Amino acid sequence: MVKHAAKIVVLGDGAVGKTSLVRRYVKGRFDKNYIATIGVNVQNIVLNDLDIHLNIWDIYGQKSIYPGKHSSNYIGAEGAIIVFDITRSITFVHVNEWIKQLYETTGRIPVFVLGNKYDILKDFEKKGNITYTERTQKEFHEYMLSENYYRNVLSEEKTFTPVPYSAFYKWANKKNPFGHKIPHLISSAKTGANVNRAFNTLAKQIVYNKIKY
Ligand SMILES: Nc1nc2c(ncn2[C@@H]2O[C@H](COP(=O)(O)OP(=O)(O)OP(=O)(O)O)[C@@H](O)[C@H]2O)c(=O)[nH]1
Ligand SMILES: [Mg+2]
Repeated sequence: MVKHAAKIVVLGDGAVGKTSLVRRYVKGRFDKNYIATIGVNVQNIVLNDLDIHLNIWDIYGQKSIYPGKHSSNYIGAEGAIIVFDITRSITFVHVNEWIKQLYETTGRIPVFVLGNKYDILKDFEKKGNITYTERTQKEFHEYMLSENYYRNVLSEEKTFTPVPYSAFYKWANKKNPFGHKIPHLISSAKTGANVNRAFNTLAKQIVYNKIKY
């Protein structure tokens, strides 16, 4: 028996990779097919070294499924992973809204923000031998369409503009509406990069908060 238990929620726009990140973390697998989450999918994992049982609530992101009805799922959460897709900057813009909505229910709890699908940008850079700067946005968009990424994924928001790491970094280091630094990483559910690190860091912070008093 482990000593602690905590609920964490995983939030962010539709198709950013929430379910894929949880699957990678809990089961160590990746699936390239997209099935939008309807409602909530709960997964459990026991971290013996941290003495905690995590109850991970993977929440739907598509606005068309119960518009604006997320808040009830946040009750009791002690930590959150907020995900955006670094190939679609609109999903990064929305991160502020996700955090604001979360804090309205939970108060300020530990959060960890992931810029997911890093592998796609890496492939793009490798193939084109260029970095994803402003000047390559059109090229990037065309690349995404030609590679057939998101063939069946998105009905809306089919514009691909990558989020520069510098913008993410600045935002996380206080240039955000919350006035504090936000733990963050770039990740890939496909390769597994930084997935364990993000969830484990959040879990550690939660345990720390529990034993602090
Ligand atoms: N290349 C790549 N594809 C990814 C990654 N993460 C997720 N995907 C793909 O993106 C699509 C959406 O992933 P999901 O994990 O279902 O997204 P979600 O955020 O749970 O979506 P909703 O449940 O609708 O909110 C799927 O086709 C995944 O295979 C990643 O890191 N790299
Ligand atoms: Mg999902």
